[in-house]
Amino acid sequence: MTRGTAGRTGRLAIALGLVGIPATAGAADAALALGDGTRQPWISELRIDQQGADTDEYVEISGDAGASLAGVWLLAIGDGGSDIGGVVEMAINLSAWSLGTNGFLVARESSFGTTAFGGRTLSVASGATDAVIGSGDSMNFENADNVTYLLVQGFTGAVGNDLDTDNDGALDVRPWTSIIDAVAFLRSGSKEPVYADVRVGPIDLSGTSGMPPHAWRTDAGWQVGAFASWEHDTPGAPAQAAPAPGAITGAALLLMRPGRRRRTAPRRAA
Ligand SMILES: [Ca+2]
Ligand SMILES: [Ca+2]
Ligand SMILES: [Ca+2]
Ligand SMILES: [Ca+2]
Repeated sequence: MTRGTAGRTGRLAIALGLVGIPATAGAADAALALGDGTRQPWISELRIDQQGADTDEYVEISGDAGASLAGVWLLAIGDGGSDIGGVVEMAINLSAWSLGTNGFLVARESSFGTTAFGGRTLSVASGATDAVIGSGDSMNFENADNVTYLLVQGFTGAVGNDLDTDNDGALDVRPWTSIIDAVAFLRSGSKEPVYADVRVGPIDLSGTSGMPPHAWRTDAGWQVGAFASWEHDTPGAPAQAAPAPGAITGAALLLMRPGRRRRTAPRRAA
């Protein structure tokens, strides 16, 4: 199993009704050293949903400054038609890009930056690579049910491929050379299997039906951001310090079960 499926810590976290709650293992777990001493990149922030049209979805990739992403793909694995799981919903080839001088890349659609909350629109931080993937639904981060995001090396499959033919939560087809990182976003009541030990959500936020609309990774774990605010969005820049407990609104429940592993975790990562 690659370091990237950072649930190797075996912790399960369930978060309810809290913005900024730690949910899973942290960024330090993602740093797998390659032969030349550079680290594998990792997924550090995802905005998959927002109030109104999802104009501003993005994914932030972190790693060593200037690191090449040759051979690296971002995949979304979820449902498709009547198939409840294992279907490649999205495959973005990041091979042409490198991380910016600050070690960040933001992949986003051309509509990114059009929606204002509290007078603020999003923009990619200086020093980060601004990777415009396309327009419309070129990047379509589904928020209707569970989705697993994988950062893989050497993807040879295609959108629509079914990688879990019996839908038991274990991948039967692995069209890549290795998994670099993996995180699953969970929605309340969704039965779709997921394929990562690191799981964020469900979370009870108004308007999201349990799906974390935004989350980012810190050394302390994944934190969940807001639905109708960019308060915690830092595309292309380090995360803010976690909110102080006194600054958090809403009820919270966090379960950490050291050593437990989920049955639906991938049997083998690569
Ligand atoms: Ca979305
Ligand atoms: Ca299977
Ligand atoms: Ca399937
Ligand atoms: Ca960030």
